[in-house]
Amino acid sequence: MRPKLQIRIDCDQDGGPLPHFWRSTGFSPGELLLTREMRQQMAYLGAIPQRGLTYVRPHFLLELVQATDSSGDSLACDWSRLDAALDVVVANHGKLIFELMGNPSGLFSDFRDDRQLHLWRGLVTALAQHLIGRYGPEETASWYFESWNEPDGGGWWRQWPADIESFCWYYDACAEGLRQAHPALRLGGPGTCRTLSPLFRAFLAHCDTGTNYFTGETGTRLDFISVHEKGARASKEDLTPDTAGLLAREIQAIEHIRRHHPRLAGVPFMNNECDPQVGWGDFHTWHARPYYAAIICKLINQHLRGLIDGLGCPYELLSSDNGFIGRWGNRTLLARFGPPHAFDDGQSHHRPALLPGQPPPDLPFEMIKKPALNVMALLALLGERRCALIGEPPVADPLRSDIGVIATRRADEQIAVLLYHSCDKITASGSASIALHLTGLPFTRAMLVHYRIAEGSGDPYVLWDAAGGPPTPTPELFAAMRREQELALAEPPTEVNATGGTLTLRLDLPLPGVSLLLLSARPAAPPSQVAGVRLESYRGLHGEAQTLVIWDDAATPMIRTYEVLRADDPTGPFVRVNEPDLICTALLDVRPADAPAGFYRVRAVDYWGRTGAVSEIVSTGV
Ligand code: 8U8
Repeated sequence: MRPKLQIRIDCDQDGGPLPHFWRSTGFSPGELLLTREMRQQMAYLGAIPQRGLTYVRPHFLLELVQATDSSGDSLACDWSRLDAALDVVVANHGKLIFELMGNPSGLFSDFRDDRQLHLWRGLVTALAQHLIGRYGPEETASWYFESWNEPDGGGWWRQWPADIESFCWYYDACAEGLRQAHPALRLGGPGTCRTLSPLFRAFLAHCDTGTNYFTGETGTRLDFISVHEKGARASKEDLTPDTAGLLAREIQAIEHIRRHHPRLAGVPFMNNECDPQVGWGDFHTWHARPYYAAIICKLINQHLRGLIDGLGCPYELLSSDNGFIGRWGNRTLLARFGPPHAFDDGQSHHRPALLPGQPPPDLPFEMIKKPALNVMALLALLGERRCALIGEPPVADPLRSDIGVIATRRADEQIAVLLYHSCDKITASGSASIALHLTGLPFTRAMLVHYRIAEGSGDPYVLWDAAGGPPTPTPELFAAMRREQELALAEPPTEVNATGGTLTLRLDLPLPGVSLLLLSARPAAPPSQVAGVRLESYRGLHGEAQTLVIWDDAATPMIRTYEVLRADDPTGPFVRVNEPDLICTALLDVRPADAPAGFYRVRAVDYWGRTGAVSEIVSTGV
């Protein structure tokens, strides 16, 4: 018998804030937002509870802008394609990390050219004014604007000479352009992919003490500093990721800033492509498995403990670049099934545009959620303040321990403890026996809920594999994968006594695996009425009529499940259609192609079985 791992948590001792700095994903190119696949994916992102996946960072958004140069001081711009793309993000409560990247109508060729720099500045001003007009100043100010992706990488900055000085001037044009539109818009960069590259160093020096191309003043505004560090180089093989090495390289960047640019030491910092291995399009089946979900938790905890706690770094955001459309093995949040598509080619990620026609081809497809998506829901259920770990056990150091814990408290209502088991070795497996001793609980009786992501638990790939890996699964297999794709409970919710505010919980945590333990006091009121129900129609691979039902988050972390109710007639009877319990706010209802119009309503049920008022009726027929 392995000795039990003892973890002691004092829920009454504040362990500091827990900013949810990981609520972000990215992909390329931005044009994908015009596809039905991305529309469905964005709905699933928006459906993570508590806005758990908010920021989206697409490359090449400015390729969606058509511009005309009539040889004057400014360009005439057609924003309609960009609007259509951004609306998909905003309609799902998403926010942009807006890379000022792309070449509208191919008009730009040289950022050493004074006229082009001025035109770029004007383009950025016009863009920002347009966004403010469309989405409002407050919303736009909650976004991040960023410079070109990976200007120190081989392929990305390719239409410009590899010239650091003109990159800095381009950045000045971005900064001045935004400032002229609205002073509250945030701009940062340089989103570099090579640790302490010459461009990274020169860019920081330029922002700190260089001469601004437009104002002639010393320095240029820098609202955040971004880098990309990943766990292993690109390879078709499963290289062993080095998460500690990833963090160490970020620390090199942070120390460089502190040493050489102390004025910038307080500028928010981010790794907005924090991936286990370079190469989103390469097939690594672990991208489909609990291994990936667990390593995401470990990377987050390493940043929390190592950079925020350890170095006092103003760590603003960590993004996984896993918002692409792809298959099980690609670095994506969902697995797409369907006929070949222009965006299938993983190597095309350096291309600014992929779609052959306008509008993009409307091919049937199906998407199944991966553990990497669901783990964002578990992370979202963490509270905003941490509880103290007693005695600094080995698990308090996520650089040394494969088991990590983030214990949080939400006022006097809920304790949420995330435990993960993740080793930087794809083939490592096993299980750890853990005893979790909780003291100082703010209640003496609580509902205990245990969510679990592990092999065979919220792991639909297993079903596909067992069926022989069919390229086009049968309707029955799709239905089974959809039952498996929702977050699973490790055991049914149970009421527990915490006499004197003390409780010991014992569990086995598989490697790889993630557990979220929620202890909740019974709220006075049942859930409120569900609002904001809307429907989107899709076509399945077997011709089915699919209705994606989407609704607003109930904003309480006490929801056991939403119930999506359907009837053929508005007077009912309404029948629950979601088989598994559901804490995300979207459900795909699959019907035969000739199914009659459906009427849908949604309600929430809390952990005590109390049902909130049912929503208004929404119909596919209108
Ligand atoms: C270091 C490096 C080498 C290389 O050959 O290509 C790269 C491409 C390298 C680093 C980053 C890179 O592109 C970024 O990473 C991609 C990936 O597939 O890991 C994508 O996720 C990103 O969108 C891209 O910015």
